[in-house]
Amino acid sequence: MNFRVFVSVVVCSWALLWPMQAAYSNVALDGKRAKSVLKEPIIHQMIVKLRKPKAFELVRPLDAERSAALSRRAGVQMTGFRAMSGDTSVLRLSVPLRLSQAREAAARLAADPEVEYAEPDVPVRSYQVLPPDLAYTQRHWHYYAPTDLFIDRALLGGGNKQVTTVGGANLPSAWSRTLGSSSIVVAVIDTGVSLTHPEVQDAVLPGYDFVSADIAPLPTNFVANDGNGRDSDPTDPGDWVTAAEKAQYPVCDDGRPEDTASSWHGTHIAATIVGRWGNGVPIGSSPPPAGTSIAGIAPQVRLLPVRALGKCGGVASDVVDAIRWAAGLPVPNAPLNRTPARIINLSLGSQSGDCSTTFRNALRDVSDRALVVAAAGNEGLPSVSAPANCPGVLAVTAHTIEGINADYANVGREIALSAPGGGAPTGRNSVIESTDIGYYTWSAVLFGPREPESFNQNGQRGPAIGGFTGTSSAAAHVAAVAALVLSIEPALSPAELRAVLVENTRPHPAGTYCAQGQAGAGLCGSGLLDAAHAVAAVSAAGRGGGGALPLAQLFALALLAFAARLRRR
Ligand SMILES: [Ca+2]
Ligand SMILES: [Ca+2]
Repeated sequence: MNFRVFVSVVVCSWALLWPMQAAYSNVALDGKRAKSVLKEPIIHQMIVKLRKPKAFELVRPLDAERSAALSRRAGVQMTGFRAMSGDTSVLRLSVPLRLSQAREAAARLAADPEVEYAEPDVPVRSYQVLPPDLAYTQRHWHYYAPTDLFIDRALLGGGNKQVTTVGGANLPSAWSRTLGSSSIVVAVIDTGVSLTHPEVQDAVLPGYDFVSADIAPLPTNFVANDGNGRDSDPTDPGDWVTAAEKAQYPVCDDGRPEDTASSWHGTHIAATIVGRWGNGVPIGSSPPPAGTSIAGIAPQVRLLPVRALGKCGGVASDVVDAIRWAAGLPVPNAPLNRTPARIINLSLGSQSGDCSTTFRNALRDVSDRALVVAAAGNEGLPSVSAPANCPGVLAVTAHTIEGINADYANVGREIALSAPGGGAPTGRNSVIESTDIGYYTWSAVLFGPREPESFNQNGQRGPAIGGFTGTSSAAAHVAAVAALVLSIEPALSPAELRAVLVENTRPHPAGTYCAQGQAGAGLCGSGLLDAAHAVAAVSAAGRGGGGALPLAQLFALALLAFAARLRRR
């Protein structure tokens, strides 16, 4: 349906019926009043209670005869729709009316001696458009509108920096339209997920663990770390690596000599997308802001957890099987996925150059089933990692709280857009430093290295909040906003969904690395992710036209460098 055509038809009918109702000049008494009039709801139904209804009229829609009589009285065409509680009936208007017009029609109806009362069936929605979770005000700058002010209290307390969140994903007004639909499934192909974490457990669908038992040159079950190869449990068992393991296996060497705690990377990514609102998970650390809990971007969509990475990464063959499975395609020796994803998040990649035929084929196979969102990589290079560098994949670079490309974020011609990833800006100083909350993007993790018996050296265990910087987080923001858009307009093809996101960004801030005339011009995609613009584009204007997307894909992926820097509290 083309909504613009629809609206003009309504306006025309209305002008013919009530030409005197067009002026609103007499109500603009103050800003609030004028605003409320401009947002006058459109009414599609009328609620009517008859004084002496016939018995069948209490249980069935009003019949044609009764509907016609009421329509004549109301001066608008209505059709019986259903019987409702309270001995009343709902009628459908053949032409939608503005609320003020519907009220006049209702008043004419109420003047009918056979009608006890009549009222427009007004649209109702929740007023809760901001997460009640404490992290929203204290940490989630990455969700803010670009004109909002974030007051940064610093990680160790003290500072009170005030920063305009130019880099925010602009979610608040998107949330007033949707928090997502439970019919939309987003796959997170990653290290697995803590399935019982309170931020994600209500959203989890049956997933799968595609990490193979034997990944050369590492010992059997070393990468898997759950004691077996592929299985139906996508739980993240932890991916901690000891100093000894780093010394023994070069592939595990992250350049740091000490033991590395588990990243809980997949949980962080998943909770950025589906993190529940208002569930009051305590942060548990010192200082402990009571009731602190993170919020996700699309808390009512569902999560398909697919594990393809473990200790020291993973291999392309496992990731490719996970991609096909997530989209609902068959994979040998795995059960068919009964809840295929419409969006697949790949916060992973490798600097292995061009895409292999293996990945090209897999992405081609899923191209009309799901939008694939991928992180550009965290090597700070002017080239995009695989698989994000493949045509058709929505490649995401990252920007800071100030909306400036992050110094670690890979860029290149293949980038579709930029999203919040935190960190330090490219080519300039920032008011935000690594000791500030606003340096990181915040989501759910666990204390300590292991799941489920996860606790750290301070005895803290269970759900925690962690700050990441990286294109991983940026990709998750894009996947989640894509889920909001798809919740409103589920008929969008993957290519159309991609176009909505890419065509509704905000410009890169003038004078910064990605802006016109600067070193990164043309390498950072169309602009900064903007959830409000994207959601409004499908809410108000209907879906744009869009042809088939040539998802010719490539790929190569060997070892996955989800090089997010983790900050644990
Ligand atoms: Ca396993
Ligand atoms: Ca929460």
